[in-house]
Amino acid sequence: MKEEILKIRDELLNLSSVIVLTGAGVSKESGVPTFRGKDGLWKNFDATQLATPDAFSRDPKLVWEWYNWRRSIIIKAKPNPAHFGIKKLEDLIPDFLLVTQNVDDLHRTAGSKKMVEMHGNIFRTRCTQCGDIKFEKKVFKEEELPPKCEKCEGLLRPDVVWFGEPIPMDVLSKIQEFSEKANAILVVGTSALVYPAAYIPFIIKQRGGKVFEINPDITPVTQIADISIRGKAGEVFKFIQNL
Ligand code: BV8
Ligand code: ZN
Repeated sequence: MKEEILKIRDELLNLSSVIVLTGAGVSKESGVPTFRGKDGLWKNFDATQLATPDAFSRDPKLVWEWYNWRRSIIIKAKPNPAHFGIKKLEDLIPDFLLVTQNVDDLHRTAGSKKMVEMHGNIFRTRCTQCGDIKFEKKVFKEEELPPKCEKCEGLLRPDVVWFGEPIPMDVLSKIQEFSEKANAILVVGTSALVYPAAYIPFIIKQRGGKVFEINPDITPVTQIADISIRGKAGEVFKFIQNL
């Protein structure tokens, strides 16, 4: 495995334009549960019951209890060597874009700047009435749920992308524009089951770009990867850090 890690590092550092795509696995070693793993979030909840607009209109309090519970876990989490290692890649590679599916804000806490949050951010709320957007790293009190807008008393929602909702156009166009020129993608900690994020590695491959993957399990990306490492993101980046 060590030679493969070195090979990925050397290849990435010799390439001019690189995308990194991350999923919940990159935050696992920070103590944030993934979605579909054995101890995943979806084990007790069914995604369709909670991360959808009609779930929210049916029972905003239930959906907010779930997001507020996740906020209480994430607010205690710290970035791990994978978050810092990806920030380091941003510093070393001239043309770089991090596309994260995660809503946990850990990449930003680790210093990543050249990034887009494809599925939003759990600490941002959006008013369903006046559209007001607010970022606040807090956990609501039980009695505050579902929270109301300070400006218009409208119902607030988590500013995340639910199933059946489109990815914001500005985010999509940034990803499309970068995917046209990227000569490699590093896919870290995603089951690659959610679209359109899961398309990105295939687009890079189709254009003749290199595909690298870090994941303890195999995924649909594994079969198209030039190098796929069966490893934990934090451990792999820690190894690279200590070189
Ligand atoms: C849309 C909300 C259209 C925020 C989430 C084809 C094309 C387009 C859409 C679709 C399509 N087919 C189906 C769809 C619909 C749907 C979809 O993809 N469904 C899937 C289930 C089949 N897609 C959508 O609805 C998207 N919207 O396409 O809209 C449209 C257009 C115009 C007008 C109207 C509509 C919206 C998708 C976003 C959904 N929102 N979450 C939140 O609550 O978090 S998805 C949810 O899954 C999370 O956001 C998460 O980011 C995402 C992906 O999961 P992963 O991050 O991969 O996590 P997972 O647990 O699955 O895997 C963890 C991995 O880590 C594992 O592989 C594990 O092995 C690994 N791991 C574990 N430990 C470690 C590790 N790796 C490294 N180190 C470790 N230590
Ligand atoms: Zn409002």
